[in-house]
Amino acid sequence: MDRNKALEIVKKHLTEHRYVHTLGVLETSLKLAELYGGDLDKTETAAIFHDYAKFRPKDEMREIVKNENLPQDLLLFGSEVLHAPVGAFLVEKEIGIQDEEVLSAIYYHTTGNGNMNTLEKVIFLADYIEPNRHFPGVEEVREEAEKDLNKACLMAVKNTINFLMKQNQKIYPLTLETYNGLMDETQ
Ligand code: DGI
Ligand code: FE
Ligand code: FE
Ligand code: FE
Repeated sequence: MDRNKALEIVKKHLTEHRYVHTLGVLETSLKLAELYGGDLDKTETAAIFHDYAKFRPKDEMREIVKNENLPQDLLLFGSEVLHAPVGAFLVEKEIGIQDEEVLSAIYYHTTGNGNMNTLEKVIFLADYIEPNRHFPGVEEVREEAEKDLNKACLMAVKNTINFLMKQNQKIYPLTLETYNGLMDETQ
């Protein structure tokens, strides 16, 4: 899809702040894809639509999980885990995106998974380090992202797990699988 057309569509679904974040993810993910040999067209589409469902009402996202055969355990965790898999479902249904690699990168952008491909890693990491992100530890991950994609993703998921534990939040099993998979990949 044409970049400006895609941005015009997604802008309607996001707040200004989240749209600026999306532009940051787009810029950062394209840099990472160039550095690590990813498909630039797929990266662009996945980045633009990665947070497509971020502002859907929680009830609507839960209904989609129930009715569309998404993993039912998503309902047992913080609502933030819903927007990625629900987003992948909705961009296929509403936008007509059918590329399985793009849909998978959107699906796994919040949690990752235990055996991520390059596009999934690029979107997962760009979401974490894009220039508008300011949480503690992000600068170290940005520096590592220029050297080693796997190590940088591992740093990001470690920070996320630490953050969730400090906030007394449950950790979705895929997030732990991401940690374990990246531990193996960085040995
Ligand atoms: O949508 P963004 O804010 O751009 O970023 P994101 O899709 O990575 O979502 C971040 C949020 O997701 C943040 O509030 C932490 C939460 N999150 C990430 N992994 C898990 C999680 N929440 C729970 N409960 N469990 C997880 O494993
Ligand atoms: Fe997100
Ligand atoms: Fe993230
Ligand atoms: Fe995001």
